[in-house]
Amino acid sequence: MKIRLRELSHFDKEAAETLIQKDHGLHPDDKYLKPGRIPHIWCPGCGLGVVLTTFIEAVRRNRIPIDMCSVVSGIGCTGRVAGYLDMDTYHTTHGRAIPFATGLALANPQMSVTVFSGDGDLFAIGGNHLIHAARRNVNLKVICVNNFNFGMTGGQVAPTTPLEAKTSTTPTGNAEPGFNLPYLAHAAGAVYVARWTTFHPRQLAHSISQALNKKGFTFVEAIAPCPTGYGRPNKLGSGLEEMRFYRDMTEVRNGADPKLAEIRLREKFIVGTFHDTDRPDFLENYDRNVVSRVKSKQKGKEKGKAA
Ligand SMILES: Cc1ncc(C[n+]2csc(CCOP(=O)(O)OP(=O)(O)O)c2C)c(N)n1
Ligand code: SF4
Repeated sequence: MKIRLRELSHFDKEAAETLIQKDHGLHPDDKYLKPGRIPHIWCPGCGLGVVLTTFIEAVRRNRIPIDMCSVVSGIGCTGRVAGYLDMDTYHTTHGRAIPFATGLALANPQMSVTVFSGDGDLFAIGGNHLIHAARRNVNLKVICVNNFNFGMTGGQVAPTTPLEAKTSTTPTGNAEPGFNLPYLAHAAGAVYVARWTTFHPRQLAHSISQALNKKGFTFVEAIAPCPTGYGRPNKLGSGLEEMRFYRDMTEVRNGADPKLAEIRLREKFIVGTFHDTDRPDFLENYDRNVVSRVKSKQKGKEKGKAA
């Protein structure tokens, strides 16, 4: 079987489909992807392909029509996910995926809006947006790929880099502790909080599927190997070896207090679905506290005029 997609110019979807049918047959995921964009830019061993596949699996399981599904990303290697998906996707500016997605979710509440971005994008430059969207309980599904560094720009330290871990900007070891993302998302108000690694693709697909099914702000952290930016300075080996490391260093603790989800360098950490609750989302609160009150005031005024 010959892979000839490399010869295609980007966005030549029709030609890509002809090639796929001729040389490969159709893969069940093809309708969710832009084949003309392949080959992707990700390094060998990168965990991003696994997370993308689990997202597609979750969309399929939930039978979300493609035209009701949108994905918003920021900048970074993770941000490229948006470009490979054949649905309404937006590759926004660095750190601004959440405000952009908030606009989409409020303008069309029927739409399933997923924010798919990196730990640097969502918790460094975009950190403020994330905590406020969680507090407001905007109906957004956030998938944060955590590879413990700024992958795309050369493996710099990120707010998730564990204390003592090496990166290109902390060659002797990071002097700051990293954020505990599930704890932060939970404290800010997320109604669903889970963490898995790419060694747990079934559990990850299940959590993303549950998150897509929920109303309100959901948060799924997907820990993924970045052999180029994080694996190399920390001597974690290839992408596969980094996955084995996560296999050995994780303990599944569904229902655990997210406070316990801290990650320290070369210490065991917990994965699982930590939090699943319901509370009124932003639009429900807005309708109840603003729209309906303004309407009843207007009605009162009209009655007064008529009398
Ligand atoms: C305003 C702004 N500042 C900085 C950058 C440079 N930049 C591009 S991607 C990136 C880091 C992305 O890291 P992360 O979100 O963790 O994604 P990864 O590449 O690791 O998947 C940075 C700092 C930018 N594009 N725009
Ligand atoms: S730099 Fe890291 S995150 Fe980016 S594609 Fe390479 S392995 Fe993946």
